[in-house]
Amino acid sequence: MANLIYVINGPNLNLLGRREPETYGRATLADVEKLCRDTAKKLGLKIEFRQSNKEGELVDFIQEAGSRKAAGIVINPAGYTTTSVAILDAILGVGLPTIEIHITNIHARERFRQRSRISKAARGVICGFGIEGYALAINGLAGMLRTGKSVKK
Ligand code: CA2
Repeated sequence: MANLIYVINGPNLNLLGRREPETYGRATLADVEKLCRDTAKKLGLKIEFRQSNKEGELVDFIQEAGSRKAAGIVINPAGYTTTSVAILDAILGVGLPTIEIHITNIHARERFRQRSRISKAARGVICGFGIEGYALAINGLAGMLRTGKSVKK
């Protein structure tokens, strides 16, 4: 579906707004979903919004985006960012334009958070803007889709 964007959220993001507000803010995942839907609507896009605590299920979501011929993916791989070859391979496998997003500035945090396995497959990476980063990611992806362009590595 040419105007469909998958927004995929990794482990523990279901806790947003309920734990560690000093790090992740007070907005809940439902707030993030609303922000994504509102942003997409303005751009004439539709959102499939998903979250899972299981790595394999995240892989399934990515493959589903591929088989439904979605226009692109916005993904916050959360705790799987630094480890998941399976998520990296799934993104490479479906070949859809993908934006990696993190709520926090992972480069200003612990060293172990700073090296993403996923970035290699991402067209763009956004971090440190809080949940607004999801809106930035959708807008950025829409721009890439419109122009057919992104700065290729
Ligand atoms: O900044 C981000 O978006 C992260 O992807 C969030 C992950 C973390 O492992 C990454 O290094 C950076 C953690 C998501 C857990 O979210 C929680 C939210 C509220 C309370 C507890 C965890």
